[in-house]
Amino acid sequence: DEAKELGFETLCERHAKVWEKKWAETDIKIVGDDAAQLAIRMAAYHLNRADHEDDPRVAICAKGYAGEAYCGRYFWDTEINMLPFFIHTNPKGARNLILFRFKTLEGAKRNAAGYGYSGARYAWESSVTGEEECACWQYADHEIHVTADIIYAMMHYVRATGDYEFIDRYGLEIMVETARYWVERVDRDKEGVFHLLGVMGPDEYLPMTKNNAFTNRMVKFALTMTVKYLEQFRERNASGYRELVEKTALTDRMIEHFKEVRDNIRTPYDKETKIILQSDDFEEYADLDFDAIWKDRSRCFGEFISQEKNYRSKALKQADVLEMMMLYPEDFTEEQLADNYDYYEPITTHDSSLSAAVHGILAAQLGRMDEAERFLQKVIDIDMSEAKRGAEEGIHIANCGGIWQMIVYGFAGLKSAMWSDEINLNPHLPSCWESVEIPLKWHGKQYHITVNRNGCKCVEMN
Ligand code: IFM
Repeated sequence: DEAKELGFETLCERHAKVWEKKWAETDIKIVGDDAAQLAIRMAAYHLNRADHEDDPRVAICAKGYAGEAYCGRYFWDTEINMLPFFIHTNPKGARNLILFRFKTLEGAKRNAAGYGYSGARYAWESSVTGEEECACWQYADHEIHVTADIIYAMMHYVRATGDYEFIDRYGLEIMVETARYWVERVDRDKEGVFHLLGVMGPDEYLPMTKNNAFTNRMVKFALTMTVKYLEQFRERNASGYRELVEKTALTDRMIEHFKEVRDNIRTPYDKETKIILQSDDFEEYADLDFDAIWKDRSRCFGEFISQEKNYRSKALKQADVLEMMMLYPEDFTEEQLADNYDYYEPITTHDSSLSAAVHGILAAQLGRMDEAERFLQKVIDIDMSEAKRGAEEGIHIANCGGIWQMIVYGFAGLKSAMWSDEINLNPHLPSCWESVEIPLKWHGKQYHITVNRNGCKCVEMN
């Protein structure tokens, strides 16, 4: 009725104004590469239209509400693949996406209880209530990293925007409940080391591994942040802390337990490790002759191998150790990154649409531009190749976030706000790009970044 009253012309005008603002805040301009230009506009369009920045009852489902595959469910795609776009173009939208996880905390608690644990365990495929909807046991039972990824994403949002109040109001409760789950999910050995057994990491072709490096690193991070912000909150806001204790039944003993697991969870690498094993048992899986099996590389590797054989072989569906190296760059040297890239990329099938962008970003950061351009083509093709018909069942919206990340973190070389207080650029442009212009929000201010063959410029806008 309201719309009818306003009339078509007024509604159309309002609509145009909203989009004008959205484009001003998100439009990346590339000179020299029309295909990449079209791809980033396609990606920004879908990310903007799929997001409902005022309604925390919904996040963005894996197909960007553009198709029925995955039945409208929410994955880690939101936190890791899409969120950086919103953090730097529409912080309100980013905040809302994380708020969705707060609103669904009760569902996450029911998931934990269903598995016999205390606390909260976020669903691998979340419904709007937070409950697990994934029909396949491998993912539902074992792909547990999403629960810690949410803490990573919240910290990324907070570090990039300065909205630390979000942690006090919503984050601490999520942190306490998820930490409570983690300290029960780990297994302690005789030496006092905590292990995560029976885990599927981001690589979904190995369903039940021992100490997936990515997952363990995420959990260590989540527990570190939980303890840090609980201690700070207790110091700063005694009455708020008492309320939190009351609401969550948090005890000092529990915090000690969080600390114990934080300090003793197995993290199977240090700065000296050459090849970081995806999991403790990774070497035991069989080596494959990819050329003999994968007869047509324009199709998914998974179509050429039985699941039974795939699950006992060294064939990655997507970035796993490399995903971790991208998210925790401070943990590794450039040499380690190069060594692990050379080890894992040849055995990675990129059957998941989340894989190509990660490899493209890292290849660009390593200055391997032929490789980065190969992955740029791959990310463009995921939804835009007419031959592949990839968008038939909906947009791969995580890859839309991936295209943005590839340009911003890969080609413009922006250091993640998670690890840098300042805008720090180290560009490596594809050979045909003359320039790229990026609007970017950082700590509440609007910046305009220009990268060209002569270097880069970052201007604060009024
Ligand atoms: O979340 C992803 C997962 O990493 C790979 N399979 C598809 C999911 C939804 O995009």
